[in-house]
Amino acid sequence: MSTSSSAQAAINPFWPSAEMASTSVEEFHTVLSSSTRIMALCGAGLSAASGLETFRGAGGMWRNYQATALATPEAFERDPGLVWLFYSMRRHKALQAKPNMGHYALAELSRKMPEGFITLTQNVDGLSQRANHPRPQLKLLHDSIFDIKCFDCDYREMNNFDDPYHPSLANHTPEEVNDRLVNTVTARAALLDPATPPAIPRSELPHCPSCKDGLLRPGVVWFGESLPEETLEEADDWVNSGPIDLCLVIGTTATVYPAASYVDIARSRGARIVVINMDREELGSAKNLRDGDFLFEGDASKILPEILKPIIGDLDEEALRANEGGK
Ligand code: BV8
Ligand code: ZN
Repeated sequence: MSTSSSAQAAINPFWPSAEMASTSVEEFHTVLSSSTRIMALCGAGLSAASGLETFRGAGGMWRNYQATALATPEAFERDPGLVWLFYSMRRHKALQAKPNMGHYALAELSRKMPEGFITLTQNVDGLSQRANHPRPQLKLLHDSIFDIKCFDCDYREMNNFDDPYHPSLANHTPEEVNDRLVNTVTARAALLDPATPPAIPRSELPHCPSCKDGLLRPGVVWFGESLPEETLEEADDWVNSGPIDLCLVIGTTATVYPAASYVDIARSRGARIVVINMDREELGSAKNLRDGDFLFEGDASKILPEILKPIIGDLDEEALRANEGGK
């Protein structure tokens, strides 16, 4: 007999659920003002207000195709052209997009708390960087869609913003890519059926300038691949260097690991969990909210400037946009 979290909360007040969390901005401001160490875990919802689709959440891009099916080394081995078309489409959209006030609010909080704030992001879209988020306090858990690396050797190129990245990806309109992705992946067998003609002949795809044979691939972390060691070490050093007062869980379903595990890690270091999400239902590892936690339901680009105001003040959107960071 499954009972909804609110009913559970009604029955057993100690049952952790969204209902237990405060939604009061005033209360949050009081807690914020006495906080010295804050971390943020960000997901696709942070960039939603910039026009980038999320994965599985509301308006999720990958509702049509199996996200995990495309973001894996296996998919790249089977049809590298198809995977490249997918990432080329996302590179194009990310380059067209602009950071929103959510990105700028976190960047300003970093400047105001150089030792006391860190952002861990699952996003590969580069928007936090373009909002001039101080780099030492920004950890790219899944790297960047603008990095390119070799599938075979350890060749790596950072921050390549060519659009398209390679001529072979040029004459494929977003619509055509969309159709091919939907049709191909929904016909899952097709993706796994070597008989299906590759989206782009392997010979035409970008090859590694170092080992020559290897295919170049998007420099993101795919499912089944471990996260960048150095980045994890830096994140863990900060997390383990003292108690944590607040963990902001921003626009994420917190279901992909090890990124999602940072919510419990922060909790274990004394943090209150502060969820900022358009929809309170799918909160993954952040679903067990307790007394003392906070839940702000709505658009991160609106909520973050407001709840962080006691520290970051009023943001001057025009000035921030005029000074938008290099890619
Ligand atoms: C690994 C880069 C070692 C590529 C990505 C433990 C338990 C279970 C499974 C595992 C486990 N440990 C490892 C696994 C396997 C796997 C995993 O977690 N699988 C899941 C699916 C269960 N993890 C891995 O494979 C990781 N590697 O563990 O390596 C290893 C190696 C071998 C074997 C074992 C271990 C690597 C994972 C990284 C994969 N790469 N991205 C790319 O982007 O293409 S993950 C990708 O998906 C994103 O980066 C992100 O992490 C995730 C999407 O989640 P969200 O960002 O949260 O987006 P989503 O759409 O889901 O949610 C959006 C939210 O925003 C919603 O809640 C919505 O309501 C909200 N929202 C919408 N609009 C707004 C908003 N909120 C506020 N304002 C708005 N306007
Ligand atoms: Zn190579």
